[in-house]
Amino acid sequence: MNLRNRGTRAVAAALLTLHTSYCVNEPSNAPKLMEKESISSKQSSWIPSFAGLWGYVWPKDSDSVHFDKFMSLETQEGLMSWPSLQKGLKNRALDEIALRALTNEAIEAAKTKDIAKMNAIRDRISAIAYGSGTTPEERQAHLEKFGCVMYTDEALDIIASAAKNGIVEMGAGNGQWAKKLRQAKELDVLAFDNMSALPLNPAFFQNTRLNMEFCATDVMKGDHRVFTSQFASKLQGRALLIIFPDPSPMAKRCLEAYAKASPENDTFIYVGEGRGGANGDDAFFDLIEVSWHLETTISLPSFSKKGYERLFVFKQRQ
Ligand SMILES: *[C@@H]1O[C@H](CO)[C@@H](O)[C@H](O)[C@H]1NC(C)=O
Ligand SMILES: CC(=O)N[C@H]1CO[C@H](CO)[C@@H](O)[C@@H]1O
Repeated sequence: MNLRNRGTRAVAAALLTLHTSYCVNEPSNAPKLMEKESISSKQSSWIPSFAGLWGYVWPKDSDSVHFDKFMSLETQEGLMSWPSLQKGLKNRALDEIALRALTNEAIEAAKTKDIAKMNAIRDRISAIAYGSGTTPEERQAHLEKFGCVMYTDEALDIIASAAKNGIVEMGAGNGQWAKKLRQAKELDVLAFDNMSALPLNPAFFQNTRLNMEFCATDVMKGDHRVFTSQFASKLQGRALLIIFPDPSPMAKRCLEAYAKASPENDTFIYVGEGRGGANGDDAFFDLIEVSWHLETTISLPSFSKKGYERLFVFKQRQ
């Protein structure tokens, strides 16, 4: 197993046989993340003034400093290795060691058919991979609703203003983002997937309420070759969107083919982790840092703070 790439999740996915799927880096439980500590009426009188003060003295977080720097720099070398990701990848490596130890325990428990022990191990694995306090059912529900990464209103707004002439999405999976972008932003989205990893879960393709509500039913079969196919003329002027690509050469191939097919149309929207994380390969991040320039980026909520997904808008360099 490849330790460097998405190792923690791959090990966890292999072990969490109940709910395995192609993408196991699901978003976290939205309501939990959105909850803010309530401010009692007693506190509220002084909090606003302090908040105003902090606005002046509070240091910017290191990720913002990192990305601000690249927005004004010509070189983009190092862009896709940001501070919180690098720190997180170190923690992930430690998680992997713990998961490997648990793998051996799980194999032993399976041999002796010790169901209670197997369940206990499964819970410990889940806690390491996704954080404690979330159930497999919650993860599954969020996977169905959002796909591998959770969208936010802000993310949808940024995509809508970066992609006024529509979108071609590659590796769209079940098309949750595509569907949401059409519904919420009236964007024209053509979505493709090579279908090698679908279905994520056979239950997806039953006419469940979830499926009808969240998945696009018109994801077309296609890979990087669509940019030179009969579709090519329909793709002109669109922004390229890639969300949570796997670590195969897929993302790089699509980005390359898009740029080559239509030199004047130069907008790439990427959602995922950076170099060394769960998505893409080194060649993909090399290509971004050499041929593209950062326009906008925001962080996205992630499952139990164990993921480091961001949304990026890049412009092709002249
Ligand atoms: C299909 O795409 C996935 C990534 O989404 C990739 O891992 C796989 O190699 C591709 N399969 C083929 C046959 O190109
Ligand atoms: C070559 C190409 O696809 N050009 C298109 C780029 O996008 C503009 C709109 O922003 C279109 O008008 C061009 O046809």
